[in-house]
Amino acid sequence: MVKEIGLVCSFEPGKIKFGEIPLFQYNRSLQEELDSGNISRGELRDLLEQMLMARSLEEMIGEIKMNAYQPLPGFDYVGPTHLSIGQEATSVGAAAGLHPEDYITSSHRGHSDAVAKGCSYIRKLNDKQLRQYLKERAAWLEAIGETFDEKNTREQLEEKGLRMHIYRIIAELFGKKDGYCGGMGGSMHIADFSTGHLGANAIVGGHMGIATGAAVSLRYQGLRRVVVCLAGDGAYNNGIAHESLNMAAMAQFENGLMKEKFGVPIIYGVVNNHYGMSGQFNGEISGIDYVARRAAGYSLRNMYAEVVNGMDVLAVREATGRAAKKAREGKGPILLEYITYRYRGHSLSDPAAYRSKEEVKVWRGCDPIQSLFMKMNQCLVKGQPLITKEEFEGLKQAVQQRNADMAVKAAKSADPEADQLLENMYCDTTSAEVPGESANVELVNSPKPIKRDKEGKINQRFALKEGLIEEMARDKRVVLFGEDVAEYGGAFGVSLGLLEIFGRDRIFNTAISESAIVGAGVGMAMSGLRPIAELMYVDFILMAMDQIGNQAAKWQFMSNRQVKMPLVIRTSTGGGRGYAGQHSQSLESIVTHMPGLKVVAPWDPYDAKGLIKSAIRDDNPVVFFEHQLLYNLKGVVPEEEYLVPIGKAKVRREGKDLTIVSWLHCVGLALEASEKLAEEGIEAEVIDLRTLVPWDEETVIDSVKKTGRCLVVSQAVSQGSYTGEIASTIQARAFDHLDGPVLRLGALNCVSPSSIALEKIYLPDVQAIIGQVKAMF
Ligand SMILES: Cc1ncc(C[n+]2csc(CCOP(=O)(O)OP(=O)(O)O)c2C)c(N)n1
Repeated sequence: MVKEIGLVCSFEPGKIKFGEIPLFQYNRSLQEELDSGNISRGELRDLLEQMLMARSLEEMIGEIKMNAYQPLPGFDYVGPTHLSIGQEATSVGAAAGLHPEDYITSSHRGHSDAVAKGCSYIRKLNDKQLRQYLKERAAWLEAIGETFDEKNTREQLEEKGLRMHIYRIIAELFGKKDGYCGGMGGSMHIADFSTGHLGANAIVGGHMGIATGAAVSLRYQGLRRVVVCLAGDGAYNNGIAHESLNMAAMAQFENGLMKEKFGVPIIYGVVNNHYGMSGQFNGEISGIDYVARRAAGYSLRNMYAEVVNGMDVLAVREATGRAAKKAREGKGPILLEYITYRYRGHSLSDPAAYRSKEEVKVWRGCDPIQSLFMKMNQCLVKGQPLITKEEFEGLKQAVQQRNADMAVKAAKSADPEADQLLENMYCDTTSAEVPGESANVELVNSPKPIKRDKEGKINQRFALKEGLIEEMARDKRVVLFGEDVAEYGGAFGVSLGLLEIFGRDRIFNTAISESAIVGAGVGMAMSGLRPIAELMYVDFILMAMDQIGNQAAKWQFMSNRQVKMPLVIRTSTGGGRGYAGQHSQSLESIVTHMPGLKVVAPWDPYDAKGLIKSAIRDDNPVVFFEHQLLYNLKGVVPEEEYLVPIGKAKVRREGKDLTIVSWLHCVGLALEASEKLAEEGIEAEVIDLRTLVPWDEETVIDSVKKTGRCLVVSQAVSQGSYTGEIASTIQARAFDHLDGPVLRLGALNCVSPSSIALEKIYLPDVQAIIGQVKAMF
């Protein structure tokens, strides 16, 4: 298919012009805000209270660490101490500018973001929603000695909600079962998906792809909701920041290539506190004054970037609210840079000796809490200040008391149970049933049946394509994206033709951004879709390892299974084509080493189709390997619906003398070798593992018990290979049945050469298998 947008050939001289980026434009007085109905006295009080709540929580952490927190003498807090004291206006103002159902993502320094998002959510629910919210959380209300009472006033209900919210945050920081993540995530990964907090992230910038994917997902689902991605100035220097901003700004979202012209509804919120850990953004580790400048590089309208006074909660609220409105109208992405300051170093172990006292003093002079108090105190309504000094002190004390009460309860509450450790790793569900609305799939064009040869065979490329088509036609939530997957059909043509069937909303090209591709997949999976992210070659997963290993693999666990992760990462793998060191690897051992992922590695077309379908329906993240030498392998593939279960091996050939365990391309080699060995009287049983995680130990162990010998073969270099995991398990479980050591065969421990002559020596082949087997007798 030819691209819809042709290129012009023009070398007309001229100049590229950048638009202006507004700086600190907010200048309304409180009186004006009140008079115009932009904010009420009650809302102002809430903003003040939330900033006090965040500060009180963090001061508590500081005091506990020094054993100076009176309500909890001697309490041992072992978690991180990334305090954001000074930055409260940014968290509270940003949450205040959103609707309750909007999302945020946050960073390692995210306590105040968590406080603010939850408080703002509770305060903004309508009566019915608030009652429902509390009813659904009866167990936690009980934990703090409260009950839901229909007769309670709105004020009482909100107070119960806030108490429970603070309790669950503190319980999470203390690693307790009642914490938002059941003690699995802690300070740096706190998340409450039910109130739109898609998680803090200890990997600086790690959540930016997730936020972007969540926003793409909201756009795709037509939900007029917004994501605010809160990340530090340091994070915005990381590669994932560039990839994410670029992905969100892709023209295809707005220029009519997709069904609706609608920009991705995300606000990139730069929490610019001027420091990474100690590296200073201005004058040291960047060449610019404001991060916002970079927005001009991503979109023709500077992403509607704006620099905001992040010490002024009203300025942040106003700018975020305005940006969110724009984003809801399809005018995203937007970048807001909140200029703020944290009074302390990176953590409590950082004395911040690199800052001058004067600098800290100047910033403390525009403290967000004090500033709002002063504004309210000086604003007279009917001759009375909006808040008196005494009322402010009273509010502070009430906040501290609530905090202390909840901290004491959290400290005494139960630890998570040990069985959670393994139970939280995977969920056991699949999308066996597609919910009504998602099953209502509109096709742009009907798919043409894939022709079989006389024996009913097709090659693996078509088997995979057929699996993808069936699943995309079955469930609207399934989307496929990656580099060159649309018109080109992916580097190996697997998705060729899918664009014509499903249109660009369901299958779209991305920039060359492996991290953001996987990260976006994680965000989509968290927010209602079932994405398939394609990485062209397995070698490129090294570009995306944070997103695969720290995000996709971990969010089910870290969130205490608040979310499922129905993400498939498809990637081609393997050597044998002379593509050399960076396009020929077998990197199974990298992803199999990461608990949280399932790993699938089929050999024949039948399994490839059945397993890709199962992978798409699985609610866990699946890394799906497709071997480059197998795309043209032919096999019988039924046209009627079938699935191949994940985690089940297949005995490809029965034998009594030894077991050969293998997967992907090496299964074929093992079968060929077995036929030759049979001529010499050695009957090998060949097991195609099909799934590497979880692998089918029972089938393998049963076979080894029968044969007494085992060889594990893969194309991966032997050093650190997954073959070792299998061999050691067999040795541990079937030692008494073995007539010799379990051996492994892989590629030589060197880099894959380009020379075909050398690659033949480097990779295991039929002869090598035969040789190794013979040596075992
Ligand atoms: C990818 C990664 N690199 C380094 C770190 C260590 N680290 C933790 S916080 C931090 C500074 C982050 O700076 P910024 O994004 O500006 O946020 P701030 O800490 O100032 O809130 C660093 C380097 C990390 N957690 N993740």
